Amino acid sequence: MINRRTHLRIETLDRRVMLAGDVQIEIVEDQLQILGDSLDNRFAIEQVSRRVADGIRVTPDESTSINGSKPGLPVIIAGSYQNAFARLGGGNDEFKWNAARHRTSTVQVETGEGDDFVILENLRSSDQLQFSNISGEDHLSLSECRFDRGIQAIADGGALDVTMQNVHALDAFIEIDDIKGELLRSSVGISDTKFEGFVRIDSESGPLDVTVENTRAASGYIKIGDIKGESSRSSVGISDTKFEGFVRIDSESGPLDVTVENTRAASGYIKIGDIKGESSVSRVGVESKLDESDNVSTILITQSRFIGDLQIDSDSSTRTRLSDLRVDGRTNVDLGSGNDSLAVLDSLFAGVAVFRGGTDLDVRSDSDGSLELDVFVLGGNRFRSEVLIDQWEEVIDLDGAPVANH
Ligand SMILES: [Ca+2]
Ligand SMILES: [Ca+2]
Ligand SMILES: [Ca+2]
Repeated sequence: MINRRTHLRIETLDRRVMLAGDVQIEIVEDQLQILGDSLDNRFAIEQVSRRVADGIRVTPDESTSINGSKPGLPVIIAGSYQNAFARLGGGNDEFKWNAARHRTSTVQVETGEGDDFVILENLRSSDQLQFSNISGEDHLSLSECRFDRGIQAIADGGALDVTMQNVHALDAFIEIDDIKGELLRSSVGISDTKFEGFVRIDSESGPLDVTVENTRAASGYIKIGDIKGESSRSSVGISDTKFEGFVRIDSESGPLDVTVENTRAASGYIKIGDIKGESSVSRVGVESKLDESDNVSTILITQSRFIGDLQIDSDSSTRTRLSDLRVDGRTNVDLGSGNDSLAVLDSLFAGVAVFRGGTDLDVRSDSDGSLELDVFVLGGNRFRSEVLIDQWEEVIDLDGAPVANH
């Protein structure tokens, strides 16, 4: 998650020292108010002591002053507060807040223009975190935080990298809205986190990379909307995670690489829409085309279980590999148009399982061509399970298939 942007910031640091930005910070009634200016503001705040009324210590870097004092000079602001808001203004700001588990209510952060870094640690909020970016490539990092009423992070006109580690929240809504002009890549990395409700990640703009690890949520919905202009690859990786309800991954753009590993959900739905520009790809030589084309999406699901249904729909070329998978409900894999490949290994489908290659050239194989379709149905299952791969008009009647010991 630490990427090229970090390096860029270091390179440009020297130039920023010349401009001393100022931040106005005060505690008014029960509100901590932080107002940056249009320059770069780089500062950290922390509780002075365990006594809330002792207030906060603000430590700026040498390019930033607090309340008009000497740049680089730490300042203590006394008073207790419940709500907090920070408006960082223009410039490339860096705001780090270690709240030492001090309980707050609403926390609002507006980063403004520029490429901004916001790092929140040990925050305990009985309300919601509201984060917004209007332009630039921002980074929001949350660790050891709790938000009783959830997290809302909106980038309306900029990109956003979000990392959450060891966070507990009612729910999370991360939305990257339409970015005009250039395609900016956003990312969301969630680990060791618990959402009582949903986690929803929505990019209506540039490509998106999502990783979810060792996390629990009532439901998950990751959506990559229609991205104008050139096609750009997105990715979703989910591992060691449990969804009480559904997990849905939806791309109207593409291509998309999906991996789901050691994960459990009530139901799963993966949908990959039509990828523009694909029609120019030659359909000659299926195997090599599947390996070499930039437009092929991949769906890899392994060591996972869906208590209910699993549905996969793709309207573009997709390489799908399901292994060590168990689906208790109905399985419907519809690879649609595009040149697809399908591998199903050591998996158990307790309900009806239907696999369709759709139109164009499809292979029932892994990329190395060595695949065996290996499908089990539960003994005594009253459904008739079947595997349909349209390209070959092949129907495998599994009534007599072996009973798996999953
Ligand atoms: Ca600023
Ligand atoms: Ca800013
Ligand atoms: Ca910004």
